[in-house]
Amino acid sequence: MERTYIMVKPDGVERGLVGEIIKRFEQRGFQLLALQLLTPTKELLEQHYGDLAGKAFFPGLIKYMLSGPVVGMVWAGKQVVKTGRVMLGATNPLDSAPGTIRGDFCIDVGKNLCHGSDSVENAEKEIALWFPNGVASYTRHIESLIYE
Ligand code: RTP
Repeated sequence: MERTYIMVKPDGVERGLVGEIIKRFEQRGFQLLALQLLTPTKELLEQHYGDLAGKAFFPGLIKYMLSGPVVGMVWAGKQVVKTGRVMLGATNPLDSAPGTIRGDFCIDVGKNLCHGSDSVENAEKEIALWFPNGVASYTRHIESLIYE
C-alpha cells in the first residue's frame, strides 16, 4: 500500500492542531503506521528540505522549523500521497480551498502548519529519513469497509 510522510510543523503543534490533522486522515480512511513528536536538528531539516537550499526563504524556513517540536506521521492507503496533499491544501494558504487543513486554519506561507510528501518516491525517502529505525505494517480489520 502507498505511504506518505505527513508532518505537523511547530506552529501546528503549538496551536493544538495535531488532533485535528490526525482526525482528518483517520476519518478519510487512511491507516496510521507511525507517529512521533520530536524537535528536529538543523541537519535533519537541511536534509529534508535539501531541494530548497538555494531559495531566498530557506534560512527562514529552517528557523521556523526549529522553533519547536514537530509531529511526524506515516499514513498508508490508496493514492495517499496525492490525496494527502489535496487534504493539506496549496502551499500558500491563501490559495488553499476552504475544507483543506491550510484553507481552514492558516494564512501565511511561512506558517502553513503542515507538510506532505509530494511524490511516492520522495515519500519513501522522507519516511527513511524521519524514521531511520523503520516503520512496521500491521493488518487492519476494517479494510472491507474502506475499499471495494
Ligand atoms: P511542504 O514541503 O512543507 O509540504 O510544502 P510544499 O511542498 O507545499 O512547498 P515547498 O515549495 O516544498 O516549500 C516548503 C515549505 O517552505 C515554506 N515556503 N516559504 N516564503 C516563501 O515564499 C515560502 N515558500 C515556501 C513553506 O513552509 C513550505 O511549506
